[in-house]
Amino acid sequence: MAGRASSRPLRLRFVASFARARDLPETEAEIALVGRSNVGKSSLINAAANQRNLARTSKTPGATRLLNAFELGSEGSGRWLVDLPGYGYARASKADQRAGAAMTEGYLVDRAPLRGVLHLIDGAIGPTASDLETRAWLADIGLPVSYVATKADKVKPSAAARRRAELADKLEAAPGDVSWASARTGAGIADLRSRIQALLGD
Ligand SMILES: Nc1nc2c(ncn2[C@@H]2O[C@H](COP(=O)(O)OP(=O)(O)OP(=O)(O)O)[C@@H](O)[C@H]2O)c(=O)[nH]1
Ligand SMILES: [Mg+2]
Repeated sequence: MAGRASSRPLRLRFVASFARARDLPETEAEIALVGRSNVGKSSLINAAANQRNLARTSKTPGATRLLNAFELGSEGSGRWLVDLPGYGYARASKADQRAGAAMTEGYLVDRAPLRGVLHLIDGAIGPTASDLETRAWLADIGLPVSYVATKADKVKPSAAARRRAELADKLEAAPGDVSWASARTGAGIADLRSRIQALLGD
C-alpha cells in the first residue's frame, strides 16, 4: 500500500487525563492536537505510536472529553503530546460544549510549555466553518500552527490534487504547508512523526 509509514513508531506513553488545565504539572515542552470532534486526533496518536488503543477512539464524536497527556521518549522526559477534546460536536449539550471549549481554550491560552499546535482538518470535507473559526482564534492568540489533513484515504486519487489545493486555499495556507495523513493506510504517518519529534525537540 502506497505511503505506509516506514519510520520508527514514536515511543509514546499515556501519562494521565486532566479535567482542568490548571491541574497539569510542570513539563519541558508540549504540543497539542486540536480539531473537530471525530476528525481523527486520537487515531493519529495511535498511528504515530503504532499502538491500537493508546488513545481512545470512537465512531461516536465526543470520545475525548478530557486533556489526555502522552509522554514522548523515555519516562520522565517531560515532552508531552496532549490530545484535546474536539470542538463542533453539535449533539453535545450546550453546557458540555461550553465546558469543553473553556477547558481547551484555557489550556491553549495559558499553558507556558506549549510550543504549538497541530490543527487537524478532515481531508475529505474540511475545512468546516468551525475549523475556520478555530483557525482565526488560534491566529489571534499567536500560537504556531501546523495543519494536518486527516483521513487522506477517503479522497479519491483522481480528486486529490484539486482537494489539496481547495483545502489549503480555504485555510489561506500554501498547499505545501498542509501535511496529509491517513491513520488507516499509514500514508503521511512518517512525516507526522518527524514533525512531532522536531516540535518537541528530540
Ligand atoms: N477512513 C478513515 N477513518 C478514520 C481515520 N482516522 C480516524 N478515522 C475514523 O474516524 C472516527 C473518529 O476517530 P477518532 O480518532 O476517535 O477522532 P477524534 O478526533 O479523536 O474524536 P473526538 O475524541 O471525538 O474529538 C473513528 O471512527 C475512526 O475510525 C482515517 O485515517 N481514515
Ligand atoms: Mg479523541
